[in-house]
Amino acid sequence: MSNIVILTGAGISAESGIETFRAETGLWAQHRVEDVATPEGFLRDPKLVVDFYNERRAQAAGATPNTAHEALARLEAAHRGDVLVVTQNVDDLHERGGTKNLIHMHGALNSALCGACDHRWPAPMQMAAGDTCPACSAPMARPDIVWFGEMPYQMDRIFTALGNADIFAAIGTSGNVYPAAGFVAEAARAGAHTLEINLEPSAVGSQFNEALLGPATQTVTTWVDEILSAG
Ligand code: BJW
Repeated sequence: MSNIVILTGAGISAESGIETFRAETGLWAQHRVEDVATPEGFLRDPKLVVDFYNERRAQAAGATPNTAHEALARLEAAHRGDVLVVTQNVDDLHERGGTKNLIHMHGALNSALCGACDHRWPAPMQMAAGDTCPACSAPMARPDIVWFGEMPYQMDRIFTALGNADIFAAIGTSGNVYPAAGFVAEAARAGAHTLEINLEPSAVGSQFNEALLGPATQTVTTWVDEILSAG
């Protein structure tokens, strides 16, 4: 029985119509990272940041999971070992595609966080700068998103899973953002077989044992079918 840890990035949701970050016309070509994805940017101009995530929340709500999300859910349901999906994505396409054992390491669009007391609640479709926290009433609601310089979520659980992994696969991530880009090295140290699934080799592509290049809707389905047919 093998344990499988899967890291996903924006590329797995691209064929559902959700923009990636580092493509030529991606989100970082349209917005300055420092303005919309740092705590300092939020302090400077909360409305700009809240509006950026309101737009992304609406885009995600209008998207549907694709065959790659669904294939990972099928793998989780049918594989006899543990399957953990760690996503850097803030959309909810994995859960809507059926995945249950899931970590949103960079947060989630459908969650709001209080900057004063850390209380979390379901985000309304449109947040507003200065929204109050339902628990402590501080006017410090923010999108529950991990920005640059902040600690990604559930790192202890992720590193434990990487240490016990037999197979590690990274799907649709450019390998530019840490600590996620370091997971392949961590899994390899633990003796896992490592596989990259992407349109092209990522920034850390040379660290993987194997690559499967092509659109996620095709490659992920093929890979899952192979694992399930091998038993
Ligand atoms: C397809 C496809 C298709 C397209 N099929 N594929 C060590 C070294 C250097 C720097 C650091 C370091 N450690 C920490 C740092 C600082 C920083 C960092 O990494 N900076 C770098 C940019 C240099 N990291 C942090 O600050 C993180 N916090 C942290 O490290 O805390 C301390 C800590 C230390 C040690 C252990 C633990 C903690 C926080 C990072 C927060 C990232 N936040 C963002 C924005 C918020 C979320 C949001 O708004 O959505 O998260 S940045 C953005 O990048 C977003 C993404 O989740 C993340 C990754 O992007 P992703 O998913 O890879 O997307 P793209 O666009 O880059 O790539 C898409 C890929 O898909 C491409 O490869 C395409 O080819 C492919 N693709 N279509 C298959 N159809």
